[in-house]
Amino acid sequence: MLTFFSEDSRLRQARTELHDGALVSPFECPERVDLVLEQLRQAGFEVRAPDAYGLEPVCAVHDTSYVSFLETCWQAWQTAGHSGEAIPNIWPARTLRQDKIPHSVSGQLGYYALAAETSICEGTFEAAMASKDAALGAVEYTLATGEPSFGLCRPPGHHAAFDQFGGYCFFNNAAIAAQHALDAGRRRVAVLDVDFHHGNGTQQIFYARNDVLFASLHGDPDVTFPYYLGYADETGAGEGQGFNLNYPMAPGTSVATWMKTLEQALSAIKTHECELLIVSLGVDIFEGDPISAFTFKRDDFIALGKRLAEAGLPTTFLMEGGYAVEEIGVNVVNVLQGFEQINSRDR
Ligand code: OKP
Ligand code: ZN
Repeated sequence: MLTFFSEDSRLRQARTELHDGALVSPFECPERVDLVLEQLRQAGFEVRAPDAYGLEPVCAVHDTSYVSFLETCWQAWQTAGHSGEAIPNIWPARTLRQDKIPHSVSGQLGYYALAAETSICEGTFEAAMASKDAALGAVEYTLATGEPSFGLCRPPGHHAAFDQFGGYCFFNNAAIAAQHALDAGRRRVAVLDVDFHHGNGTQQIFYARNDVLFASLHGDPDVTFPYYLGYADETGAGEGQGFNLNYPMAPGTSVATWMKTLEQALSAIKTHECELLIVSLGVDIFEGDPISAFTFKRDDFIALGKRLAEAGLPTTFLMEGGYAVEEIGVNVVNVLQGFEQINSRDR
């Protein structure tokens, strides 16, 4: 399967993640792409550099002031004289004003952040640009040819909301790709999010719309990140009522239960007449993932890929989570190869 990847994805090399009350070396690191690229190469997949699409497709789903903040944050943080990486430590919490965007970079960090684990450092903006370019290259290829594609996006995107970063995400690659497909004339796009964590950003961006069906299988937010979104009763608003589907599952949920739940999501995707399937592909559902709690084994990813191919839609896979254990490359390629086995059989 043709893969799109930009080397500039490596430009973010953060030193710090706030984890368990300590600053640790980030789980979301450039080595992740090496593990995936190595397996793609072994599988004989072509890897292509995407075009540079600029900021227009980003601003189609994100707030322009938020985008400017991301572009200037690291410089402003350094100019303010801070020594570590930029990490928020105050938010417009429930008892404070929500309508002020402070001038200070420290105030802006809290305003534009939804979580504190994710630092902003040199190269973060450039890597986020590279990541969304991989998504756009992949989706454009699928739109032009009908063939499946894989955007090796890094950093990931599904936690990034209209004007907030967090959960390792800055630009919402899946949302940018979905909007791009709509702007190219597709009438409705499905975003299926199989990452262990709920795709709160994608949900928020499309919550009141019926041109994007968002369906997500994830760890129950009652006990896991992102905690404040992803419950089953969030079904969309206004015109978007019925176009948001959440399937939270308990930590430790079996693959059999997960696959049965996938049937519900795919059946909704079928009845809603979607013309393109974007898969937010987080392989952190793997049993060995260091920050997640589902139970997929290597071969289960093949079965997942096959089942997704049986949906019969033009499909673009976009990389989300899956952390630095050796198997993430194998797990990603297993999904893509499983997909291709069925996809080519049907031609
Ligand atoms: C990003 B993606 C571990 C706690 C979890 C953030 C998780 C972000 C996951 N330090 N904090 O959905 O894989
Ligand atoms: Zn995740």
